Amino acid sequence: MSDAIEARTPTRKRSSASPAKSAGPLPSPGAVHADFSDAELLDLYRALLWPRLIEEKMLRLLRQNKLSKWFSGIGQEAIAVGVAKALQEDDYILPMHRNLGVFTTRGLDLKTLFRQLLGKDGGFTSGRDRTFHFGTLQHHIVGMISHLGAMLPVADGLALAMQLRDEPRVAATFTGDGSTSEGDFHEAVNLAAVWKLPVLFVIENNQYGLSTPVSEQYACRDLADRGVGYGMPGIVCDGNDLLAVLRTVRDAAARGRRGDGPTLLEFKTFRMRGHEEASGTAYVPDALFEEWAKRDPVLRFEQVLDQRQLLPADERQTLRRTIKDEIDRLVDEVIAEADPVSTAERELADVYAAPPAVERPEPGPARELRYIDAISDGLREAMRTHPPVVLIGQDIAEYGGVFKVTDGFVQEFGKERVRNTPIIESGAIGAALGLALEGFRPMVEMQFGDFITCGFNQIVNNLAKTRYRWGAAVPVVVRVPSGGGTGAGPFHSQNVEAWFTHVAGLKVVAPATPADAKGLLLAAFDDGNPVIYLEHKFLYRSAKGDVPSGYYTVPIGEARIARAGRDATIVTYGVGVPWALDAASTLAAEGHEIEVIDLRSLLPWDVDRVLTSVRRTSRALVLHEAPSTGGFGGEIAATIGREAFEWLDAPVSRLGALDMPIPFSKALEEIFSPKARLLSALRELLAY
Ligand SMILES: Cc1ncc(C[n+]2csc(CCOP(=O)(O)OP(=O)(O)O)c2C)c(N)n1
Repeated sequence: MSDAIEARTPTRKRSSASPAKSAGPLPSPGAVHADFSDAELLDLYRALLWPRLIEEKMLRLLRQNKLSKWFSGIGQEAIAVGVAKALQEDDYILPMHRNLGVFTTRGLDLKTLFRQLLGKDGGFTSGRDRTFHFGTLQHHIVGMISHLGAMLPVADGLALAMQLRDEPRVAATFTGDGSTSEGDFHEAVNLAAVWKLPVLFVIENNQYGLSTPVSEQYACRDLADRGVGYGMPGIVCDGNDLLAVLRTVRDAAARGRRGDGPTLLEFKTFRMRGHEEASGTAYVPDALFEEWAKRDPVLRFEQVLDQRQLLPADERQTLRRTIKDEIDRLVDEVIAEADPVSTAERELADVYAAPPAVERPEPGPARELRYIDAISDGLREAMRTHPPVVLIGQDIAEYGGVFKVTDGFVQEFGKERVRNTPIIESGAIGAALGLALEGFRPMVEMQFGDFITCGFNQIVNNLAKTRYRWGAAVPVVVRVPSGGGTGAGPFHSQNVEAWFTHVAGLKVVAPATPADAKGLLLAAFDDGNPVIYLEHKFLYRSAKGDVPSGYYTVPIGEARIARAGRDATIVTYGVGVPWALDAASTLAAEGHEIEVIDLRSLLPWDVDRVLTSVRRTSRALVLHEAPSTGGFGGEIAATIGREAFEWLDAPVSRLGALDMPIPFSKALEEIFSPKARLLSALRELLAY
């Protein structure tokens, strides 16, 4: 029959071992289908055929070199189709690489879909990302990034948005069996259970993660067994039986809509082709293919049709022919279209969302605040002004955060908006992304900036790239208590800016004064893009200054002259600013006037203000607390060296910490820190 799985990758040595699980006895075909009308069955059959026939076309295109890559979902279609059919249109689905059936069943425009698959302009990413790596909020689909597991916490955020709005909707997020070992899986499942979120975790257990069989992926009997450990039902379902999938998903969705929380669904299925078409299947025993071919979901569904005497063989052929013709016609039209044409300007313009034009009342009179109190003040203002601001972090609710920035917030704003998380970073940032997609303005507090490493992927790959890839803005503020000077050792003292200033799509700010701490925080909430907000721990209680009351913002990307001078310019940020001001005072007594520029924003940074200053003073020293090599100062020094070369009387000087971890002992930290070397570096610069 034409549904038969096409010949698998041709040249392969057969594996005799059978480390994947056998399918077990074949259930009697379509034993229970009385609860479906004839019309429903026919509609489901058509829904099952579309992804199968599109995929057969894609495999042909691949062989003809007209398509670069394909991850086959042949044999697994009942899961994608079943999930999409069982849910309501406004429920979210987060599909993975084998889930073409989600897109066809949700009724996406096929021509746009084919443009996407073929990397053409007019696809969902217009050639910016491949295959199913896109979302379409109109269809309530949030697509994957390559990093496995990364979308699971995003589903939590989407579900949280629904829960906060009291809407009876759910989010279904797909994962392969292999990806259930990723940390994001555990963080997301646990968070959903703790917060009772309406999430369906859909595991497609197709027996292999690339070449590695399930016996080498996990040690429990069924992945669904993990449900009990997280505190949610874990259900095993035959993933090749469309009707069983439908019933199972409907039940789990009803549970979510009732407010009873998430469900872990494990659908047993089999990957009938290679991981992707180039990688072969030599490691899969023949017997497994033969066994699972008998359980092919289309074949199984046709047996149901037979039992109900629906759609005789010739009509099935006609239906297939009609669908195939339509696919051929649309694909041919798309193939004839030109490849994407763009310009550097157009591409760059789409990396960031344009800042929304917001009218804010004039800020009120200033009062003296400590840096840390200015952060709290800004955060409170954001909470009062923007109802969708939701705070997420460890110990931030009743406890008020380890630095007490959110002290008293639960009393004023309630626990729904000031949310303790379990000890997770990646999961929290991923959830924030989901909330942002649904119109919220989440802030995630890292307990210490150093722990941001555990959320790195969500920031640099998910938050940063979503806007460019498929156009969705993700306004998430990540607050990062950073920096040293407190004798806190290698894991509670780092300056992490250089890890993020390298990532287009993020904004990075680093206030040095209480006024800027408040102003940049509120600007971050207004911005509409992901912002990494670096708050310096040493400044928390040491920096004091006047801070305007009310809604006060400082534009992101504008540096300030912290002290005017004519003999040299120090370009710095964060704790470097008070160091530079001290050094400038000392040198003033010796007759040197040093200009100090406080960058305030690192991405983007104020190139003009820096160049204007350096062209006037002719000498520049770039200073930061982080180690020198690969530090952000290198970026500034390179720009000054190139753009102000003719004005310089001395080579640009760079001063950072020694290239070593930050030691615990204060005596050792002084050796590490550039602070004590600043005056001599400045004198050297002036004497050159
Ligand atoms: C974080 C991460 N590690 C590794 C990979 C490479 N990779 C892509 S798909 C895949 C196998 C995934 O297996 P599974 O989750 O079972 O899904 P399946 O492909 O079988 O549908 C691997 C290892 C990746 N994309 N992301």
